Amino acid sequence: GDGFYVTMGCGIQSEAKKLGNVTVNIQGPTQFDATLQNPIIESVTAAKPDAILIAPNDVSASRPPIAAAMAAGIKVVLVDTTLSDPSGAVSQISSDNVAGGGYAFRAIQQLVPGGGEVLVVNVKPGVSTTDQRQQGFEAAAKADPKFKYVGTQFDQDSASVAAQVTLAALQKNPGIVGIFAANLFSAEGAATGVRQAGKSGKVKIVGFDAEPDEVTALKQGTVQALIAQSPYVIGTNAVDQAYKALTGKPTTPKIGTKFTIITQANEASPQSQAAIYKTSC
Ligand code: T6T
Repeated sequence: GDGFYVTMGCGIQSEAKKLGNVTVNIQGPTQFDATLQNPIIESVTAAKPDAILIAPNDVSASRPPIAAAMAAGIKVVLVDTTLSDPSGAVSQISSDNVAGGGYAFRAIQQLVPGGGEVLVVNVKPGVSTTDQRQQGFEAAAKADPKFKYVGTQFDQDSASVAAQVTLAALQKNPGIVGIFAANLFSAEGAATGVRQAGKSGKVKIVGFDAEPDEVTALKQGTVQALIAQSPYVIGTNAVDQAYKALTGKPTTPKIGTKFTIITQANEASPQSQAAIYKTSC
């Protein structure tokens, strides 16, 4: 149900098909939660695949089952999220999430040059990617005296929780001028919360990711900018890295993938359209 991972899965399938002698099986928990993902990692490890491409749901709680997979001789490629201790992984492939948080703040600066209070709506602590986005955003916000960072509301990766916490934060802090929504469901929910507060277009939202519903909110003017990642490319790179590891070729420990910043002004461009996430392959 997460367009980011659906798109990554499409990249994985397509690269596997291209290589020819690779078969892929994709599994995931129903929620972004290490207690739900860990048993999947364990059962996948028991099935002894040659490689696992995985987005760990927690920087530390996901380490033990991943370490067990590596100890069993399975090549592990970390896609999107990573671990506090990624040692033993063939490669880590992701966006530069700290930089992405900084881009989000810069977008708010441009939208609200006079400054004001800014809020972050985020998933939960312990997710490497979204923690890093928040870090990049906070550092940039704190460096600009015109802006005041009023804190982060967590939504557990639920758009409905994100809507509730956004609405409550806007009621508590009527001076909020901008919101950084650090992932797909945070952005969808923040858009709903701002709409419910009757502040659509007045409170600016910069969201991560580019799922079709987020793009609709952008076109409608509830969201002002989207920082699209390259999940498809993360997927193709991940298959290539696993394949290299399995065929004794040199691998690349860290691979960074690009962002496309989508606004109403450039939404129709071929680059922006290509950056929109897929809901099926
Ligand atoms: O933002 C992506 C991903 O990069 C992050 O690690 C978790 O949330 C998403 O999947 C979007 O829902």
